[in-house]
Amino acid sequence: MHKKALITGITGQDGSYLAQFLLNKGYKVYGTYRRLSSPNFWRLQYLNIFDKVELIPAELSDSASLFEAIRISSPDEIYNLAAQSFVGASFEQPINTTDVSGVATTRILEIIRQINPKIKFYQASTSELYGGIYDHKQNEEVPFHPRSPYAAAKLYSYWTTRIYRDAYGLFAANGILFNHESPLRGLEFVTRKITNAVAKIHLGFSKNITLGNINAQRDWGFALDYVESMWMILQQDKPQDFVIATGQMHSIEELLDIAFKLVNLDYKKHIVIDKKFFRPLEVHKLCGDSSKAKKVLGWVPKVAFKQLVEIMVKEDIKRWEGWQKGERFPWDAINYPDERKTLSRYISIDD
Ligand code: NAP
Ligand code: F7E
Repeated sequence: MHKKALITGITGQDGSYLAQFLLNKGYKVYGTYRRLSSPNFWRLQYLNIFDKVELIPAELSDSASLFEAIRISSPDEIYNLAAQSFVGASFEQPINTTDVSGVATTRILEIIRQINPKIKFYQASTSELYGGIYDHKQNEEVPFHPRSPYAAAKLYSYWTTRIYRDAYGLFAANGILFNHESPLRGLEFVTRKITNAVAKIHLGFSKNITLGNINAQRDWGFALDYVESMWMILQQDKPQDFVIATGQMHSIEELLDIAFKLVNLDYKKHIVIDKKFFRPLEVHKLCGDSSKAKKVLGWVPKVAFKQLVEIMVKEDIKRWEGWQKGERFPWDAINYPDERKTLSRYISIDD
């Protein structure tokens, strides 16, 4: 019997890589997507797995749709990756972020508790929980200090996951993941914003990049390495929380330097700083200590920072060169789904 997994947010960076990873492990993979005016399946198409996953419409603020997704898929494991995940936007939409990145986690846990407490639950927690204080590398024992509506919502999700584990004995675990990036990263995040700009400047489509606080420092890893840890966390005998990180911290200036040097340019000649991209509260430094994950899960990151930047710059250059030749960008894929592709209360898996 194939194991069944339900991924909320299968259309995002991590959701699509995790779907690919679980398909390779022999899982039957279900994923939730939300109704948008234009469909957003390009990452699944880019990885050639669109036809291999089952798609169920669900919206995090709508308990009924989450219930249907869990009922229809009847999963062994749920990976709760869906969220409003952009820290900057959480200052603009604090209430929505609180609801979908916070309260929705309790919606899902409550459905699990009521309909099948054997389902294992993974919560996408984040290094943003540590926020404002940096004394040393952050492990599972370091106190949290959220600095954005996003981080506060995720702190709520972190705790509700622990509460449902302790109160009801659910297998519910947090992966506290530090920043992880890839060519599938959204263009608004600083890594992709930079690698995409480098490609455009290199090919003559643009002259500059406009950024905010380039002194911020992060612990950046490769998303494909990180989705493996999510699966590992759910394969343990007992539910536990884990920090997942590379343990290496770099500034945005270092990222700029490496990315521009790959195309023989000096970033200082192409950068504009604009207050618009500064946040009302900044998280200055994050760097994780994932010794527990190494010891208990056997997880170690495989791709180092410089290699990650190179992978992303090369892929963005390839996409822009393709576009010059008349090819589509991956996100412009023709992807309007055949209605029969999606599962809902009207079209069930048994039909
Ligand atoms: P992402 O690319 O932004 O994907 C987020 C997913 O959530 C997308 O599928 C999105 O759907 C879906 N979503 C957003 N709002 C929704 C709503 N109201 N109802 C239903 N679905 C909704 O994020 P990611 O980088 O893959 O991250 C995955 C998870 O890990 C997130 O929870 C994030 O907060 C967390 N996290 C990320 C990092 C990181 O560095 N990447 C680190 C730590 C934790 P659409 O495609 O329709 O927008
Ligand atoms: O910002 C600074 C910005 O938006 C990184 C999410 O996946 O990781 C991500 O959150 C840093 C910040 O990621 C620009 O002020 C400067 O200090 O790429 P980011 P993030 O905020 O670290 C965590 C772990 C998550 O959980 C989140 O879901 O870069 N920065 N100038 C800028 N950032 C952006 N986006 N754009 C700029 O122009």
